[in-house]
Formats: sequence, C-alpha cells, structure tokens
Amino acid sequence: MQLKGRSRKAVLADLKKIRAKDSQYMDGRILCSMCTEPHPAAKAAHKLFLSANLGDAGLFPGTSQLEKEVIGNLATLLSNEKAVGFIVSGGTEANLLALLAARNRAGVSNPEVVLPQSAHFSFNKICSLLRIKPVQASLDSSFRVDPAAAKNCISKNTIAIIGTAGTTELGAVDPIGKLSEIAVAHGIHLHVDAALGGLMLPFMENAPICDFRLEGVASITVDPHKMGLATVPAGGILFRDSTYLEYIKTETPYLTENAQYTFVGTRSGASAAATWAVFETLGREGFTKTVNRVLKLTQFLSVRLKALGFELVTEPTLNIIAFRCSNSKLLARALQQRGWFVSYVPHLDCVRIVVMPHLKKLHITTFLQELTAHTKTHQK
Ligand code: 0PR
Repeated sequence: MQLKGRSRKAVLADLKKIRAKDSQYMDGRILCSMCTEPHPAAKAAHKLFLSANLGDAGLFPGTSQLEKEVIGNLATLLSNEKAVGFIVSGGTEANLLALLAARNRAGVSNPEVVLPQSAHFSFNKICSLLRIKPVQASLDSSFRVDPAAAKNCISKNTIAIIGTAGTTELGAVDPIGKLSEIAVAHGIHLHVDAALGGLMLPFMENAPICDFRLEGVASITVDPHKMGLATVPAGGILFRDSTYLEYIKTETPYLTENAQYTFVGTRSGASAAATWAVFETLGREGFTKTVNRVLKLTQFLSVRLKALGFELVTEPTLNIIAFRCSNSKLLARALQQRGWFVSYVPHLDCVRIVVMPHLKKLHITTFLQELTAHTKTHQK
C-alpha cells in the first residue's frame, strides 16, 4: 500500500483493466463451471444490500426477513413447509452444517459417514475438519451410488449417509428413495447434496423424488449461486425441522441475536437479497423455462457429440455431459488452448461440460465446429 491514496477514477480505471483479464460467462466459452452470470435482478439486489450482515441479524430485520422468505420458498420447493435453514457461503458450508448436526446429534465417539465415490470433494474437507471417517460406497454402472454398497458401509459408528442429486462430475442423481429407506431402517441421518439439482429437479417433469417427501431425508443442500442465478456467495442448507438447529447452535451473547447457526460469522445479506430477487422475478414459470432450456441444450450437445463419434461416459440426467475419445486429456488441453474452458476428469478419462444458463445454442454450435475442425486436423 502506498502512503497517499489515489483518485477513485484512477483506481476504478485500473480495476477495469484488471477485470478485463478475467473470463466472462457471457462470452460463452466457460463450459466447465457450475456458476453462471447472475440474473440482472440479482445484481441490482446485491448492490442494494452490500452492507447487510446476517451475522448480526437484529441490525438488519429487513434482510433477515428476506432470508426467511427465501428459505420458505426453498422449503416449499423441497416439499416441507416445516423445513428451516440458512443462506450460507456455498455448498461446502451447507454440507458442513449438515454433517455437524448429524455428528452432534448422533453423539458417537468415532463417527463415520457413508460417502459415495461420486460425492463432492467438500466432504473430504469436512471429514478432516470434523474428524469423521469417510467410508466409501461404490457406484453402479450409471455412476449412481449402489444402495446395497451404501448399506454395507453402515456400522454402529455411522452418523450420516450422503446422497447427491446432481453429482459434480456427471450430474448423476443418486437413488435417494432407496437411501432414505436404508436411513430410516437404521435410524441414520440422510443428507442430500442437491447443490446443483435442488433448483433443477423441482422444475423438471418426471424427476425422481429427492426431497423431504422421503421420510429419511434429514437435510438438503441447495445452492442459489449455481442454477439459482444468484450472485456469489449463496449456498443453502435446509433441515427437516427446527430440532436439528440445537446441534449447530453457538451462543453469541453480546450480539443483537443470542445465537448463530452458521459456520461463517459475518455473513452476506446481499446473497439472500439477490436470491429473493431472482425467485420473485422468475417465479416457478421462469425457473421451469431456464431449466428446460439448459436441458434441451444439453440434449442437443449430447446428440451432436455422439454423431461426431464421441462416446458419452453416461447419458446426461441434468446439464452435465462427459465424453471420451482416443485421448481425452490431449483433447481437453487442445480445446483449452483454443480458448474453450472445459474440464478433464482424470479418473473417468473424459472431457466434462456443464451447460449453464450463460450458454446459448450459438456457443454450442461454434464449440462443436471447432471440435470437429480440431479432430479432423488431429486425425490427419
Ligand atoms: N456439492 C456439490 C454437488 C457441488 O458440485 C459443489 C461445488 C459443492 C457441493 C460445493 O459447493 P461450493 O463450491 O459452493 O462450496 N461444485 C462446483 C465444482 O466443484 C463448484 C464450482 C463452481 C467450481 C464454479 C468451479 C467453478 O468455476 O465443480
């Protein structure tokens, strides 16, 4: 830091130059991200609530009301008016709170969690932090957790079973109904990580039930900063009822409210306001349209990739496609060199694409043209 400050104009000019180095979602070349350009209403709301801190909610009763309304909306979408929860910093914190509640509630001395091989890496961080032993459950041929394998992982120390509704790598939806039966039979907390799928499945026809209608589901992660078109950071955690809150409660005697239930203390009110703004602006109709558009685009990409001779790892359920070719790693690298941000997933030896709302058909067709051009030159 220099001794004397500079003019705001000069500082902003520098920031603009630096920001221009970043990739922009709207350029249509980010094919590897679960985040997207926020809805214009979210951006406006975020600006309006920049200083609102839900970590001291008594100072911000308006923002606090918005958070409650957002959680109420999510609770309705996930079929349980009694669900309670918070807008947090992301899926990682949401998953952390779920496992903290499960661990404290179970009160066993050597806690274990049944973790499908496809679960997000946030659970590895959480297990390390909370000293929970992950016990890995294998997947079936569609890359969904095998319920029998999950059941075999249960021991007297099991405090939770994790199911994912929209796995990070492939968008697969675990058989949550089967996991729920197992959870009920063994009296174990079932946490559904629907960070991605939580704001897709409620708007899809014939979607598998993954929510609180299933008796065993104790908590659900659903992230507005993914398919909810909110500004970052906006994660969401919902518990089946308020009894779970006792297990994640920290007393905060000198604040305007005498307890906190989130890991993060000072907490973005702008995230809650941005999510509220998107929910109000889009409504169920708008969400249904957005979800169907990305699913249709995913199908289009899937058909075209197969026509070009690429093998899909599995048929897409949500908006993620993974495909293989003779050398997926080289292909991913080549695409990246051409300015297309795709992921390469080493253990599946595939290129992975996430079709988020910032992508338009023109982006996908341009991508396919470049992919074809590259493959042709490469084969020569
Ligand atoms: N659960 C699932 C199923 C997820 O996919 C993710 C993140 C999380 C939990 C953790 O959420 P937070 O990152 O909000 O804490 N999924 C993305 C991923 O790992 C996150 C992401 C988003 C990464 C945008 C990169 C990116 O550009 O791929």
